Amino acid sequence: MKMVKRALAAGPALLLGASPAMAAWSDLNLRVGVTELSREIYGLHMLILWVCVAIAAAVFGVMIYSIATFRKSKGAVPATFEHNTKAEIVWTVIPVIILVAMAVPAARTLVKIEDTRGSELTVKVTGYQWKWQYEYVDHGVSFFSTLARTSDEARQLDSGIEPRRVENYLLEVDQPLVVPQGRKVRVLITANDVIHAWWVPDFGMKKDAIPGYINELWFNAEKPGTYRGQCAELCGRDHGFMPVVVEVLPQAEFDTWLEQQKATRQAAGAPPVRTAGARTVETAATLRVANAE
Ligand SMILES: [Cu+2]
Repeated sequence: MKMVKRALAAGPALLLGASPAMAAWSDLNLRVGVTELSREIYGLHMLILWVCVAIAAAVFGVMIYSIATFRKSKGAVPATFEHNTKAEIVWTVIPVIILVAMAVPAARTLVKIEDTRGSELTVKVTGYQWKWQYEYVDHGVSFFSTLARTSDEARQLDSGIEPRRVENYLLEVDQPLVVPQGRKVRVLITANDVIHAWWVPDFGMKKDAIPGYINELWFNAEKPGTYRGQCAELCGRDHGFMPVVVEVLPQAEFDTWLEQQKATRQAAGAPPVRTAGARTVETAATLRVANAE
C-alpha cells in the first residue's frame, strides 16, 4: 500500500517538475481547453487515469511480489484449497466501490453536457460534402465556411507548394464561425448529405452531424481567440478538407460583427430575415442588456 501511495505522489510531481517533459506531455495528453466543460472533462480524464495507474500498480505489485517470493526454487508449496469466500467478496466489493466512485463525477458532467437550457445564442451547423454552413437562427445570418484558399491550393497534386510552409494548413477556413466570449452558445448540428461530425477540441465538444436529425451541444468559451477543429466522421473523399474554425470575440465586437453581417446581406439583396419577429427583438435586447452590464 505504501508503494502505491508513493507511486501516486511521484506521478504528478514528475510531470510538474520537468518542463521539457511537460511540453511533450501536453502534446500527447487531452487538451484542457477553454470552457468549463472541457476543463471538467480533462479533470475526469486525469482522475480516472490515476485511478487506473493505482490499480495497475497494486495488481502488478502483488503479482510480481508473489511470483518472486513464492517460487518453486525457494521451496514454495502450492495450497490445495479451491474457494475462498472472503477473497471473492473482497475482489467483488472493491471494484464495485471504485466503479461507483468514478461513475458519480462522470454522470454529473454528462448531465451538465446535455443541459442546453439558458443559452444566449443558437447556431445551426449543417455539414455538407465538404464544407460547413453556419446559421444564426435568431438573426437571419447564415454563410458557408470552406477550406481556406491557401490550404486548398497547397493540397492540389503537383501544386509545388510545401504544405508545411502554409500557416494552419488544412485548419483554416474562408469564413469562421464567430461567437461571443463568455456566453452560453447552443449549437444545433445536422447534415445535408452524409454523416459528418463537428469537433472543436478546445471546447471539449464533438457531435455527429446526421442528415434528418438534429444533435445539440453547448459551449461557453471563456477566452477570446481562434479555435480550430475538424470534421471527425469519415465523410468521403474530402473529409480532411473541411476544417472547423471558431472565432471567439468579446461581446461588443461580436455585436458589431453581427450587425455588419446583417448589413452585408441586406446590401446583397438577400432574402429578409427568416425568423424576424418578437424573438429576434427579444434576443437583441437581451444581448444589449448583457453588454451594458
Ligand atoms: Cu465531414
